[in-house]
Amino acid sequence: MTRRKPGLLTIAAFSAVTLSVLHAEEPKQNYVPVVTPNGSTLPYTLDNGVKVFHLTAEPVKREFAPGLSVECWGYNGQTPGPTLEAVEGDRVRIYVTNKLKAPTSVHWHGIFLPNGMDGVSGLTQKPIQPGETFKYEFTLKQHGTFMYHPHYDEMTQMGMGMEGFFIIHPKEPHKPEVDRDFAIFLAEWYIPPGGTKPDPSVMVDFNYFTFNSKVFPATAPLVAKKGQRVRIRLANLSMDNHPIHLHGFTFKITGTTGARVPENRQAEDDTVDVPPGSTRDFEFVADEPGDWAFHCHKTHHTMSGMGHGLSNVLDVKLGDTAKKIKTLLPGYMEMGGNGMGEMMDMGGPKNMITVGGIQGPFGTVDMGGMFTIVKVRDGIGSYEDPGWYKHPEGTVAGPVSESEVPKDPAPGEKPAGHE
Ligand SMILES: [Cu+2]
Repeated sequence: MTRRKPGLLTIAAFSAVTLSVLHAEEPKQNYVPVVTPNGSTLPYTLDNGVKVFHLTAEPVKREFAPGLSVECWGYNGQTPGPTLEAVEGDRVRIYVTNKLKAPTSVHWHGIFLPNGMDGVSGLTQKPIQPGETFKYEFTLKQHGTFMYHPHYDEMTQMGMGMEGFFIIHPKEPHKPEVDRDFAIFLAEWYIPPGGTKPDPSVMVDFNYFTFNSKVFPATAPLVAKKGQRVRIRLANLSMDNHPIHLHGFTFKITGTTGARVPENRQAEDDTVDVPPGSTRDFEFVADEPGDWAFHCHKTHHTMSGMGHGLSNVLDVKLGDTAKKIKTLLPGYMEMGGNGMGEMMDMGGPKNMITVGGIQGPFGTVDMGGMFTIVKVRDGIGSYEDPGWYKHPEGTVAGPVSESEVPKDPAPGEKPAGHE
């Protein structure tokens, strides 16, 4: 077994044990390792310069948030599966062991490879039967943000959580180089109230929306130091597009599943739409400290435990209607007469979390689902969650006395400054 270091001609022989330790400790990679919040990166070993990975398809239990434990399918105990990271030009060998009760296969989404390595059951390979291990091997000819997922009973297996990132770094990092690099998989689920298994046959009415199979407030914050250049990679294999919005900054969309976007075509925006079957990368400079919301802008996708098909009761006096319905439909939750923002403390059925909500520094943050916080800080020594942002005095919106409120112009009166 040998380890070829980028830019070095020396080839040294090590035992497998030494190698794995070396890999774990070796900081001299030519790239900033990707952080998969609430997830992990798959370690590899080296065999004559080939990066060797091992994925195990299996049932996994995933706590979407405290109070909601879900029986999913995934890889190596996780959904999304661990992130695979390699460099353009690398040869990779990936063993896939099937510990599911159903056959499966793995498709390397977006990656150039020989047809027989493409992982489409029936078309380019036999399905991997329960108990079998298949070997995939190919050389990476491009760089970017790619995915892996089954191509056997696709609706069920992806709907149960089988998906993961396959990130290929360029031989030389793009300039300017990023300091932080995050990867977030977008997914949506229907988990029957009180149930523990996602229903993959559902096509429209999902009730949980996740970043890396977590709903806010269980989604890990993305922590950066003030002034750092941050890349966020998003991937989507769900049934819907997700317009993902970042507060406080504009970013440049620097990558799609296809390729790196040339610099003169990198659109500037603060929302990036991620269609099903694709990935998007964007980069920005985190030059303004604070707790910046980062979420899907489909408002239903920042909710958890939603019931659909209910009447809109905004501004309606509800009385004890909900109580009456609950005798017929246990677990029914009405939309409040003032919307749903006040429902956070209401109880619900077992293994179900409702709407969302967490006590923030100013009260309840009434969002769940596809929501997390980009925490930008000055002078932090680590990337541990730094807690809530402490706003400098005089920089937080707040109530004023009535006398301070400017008078609105009377109807027909010309606003000041207009002739
Ligand atoms: Cu969404």
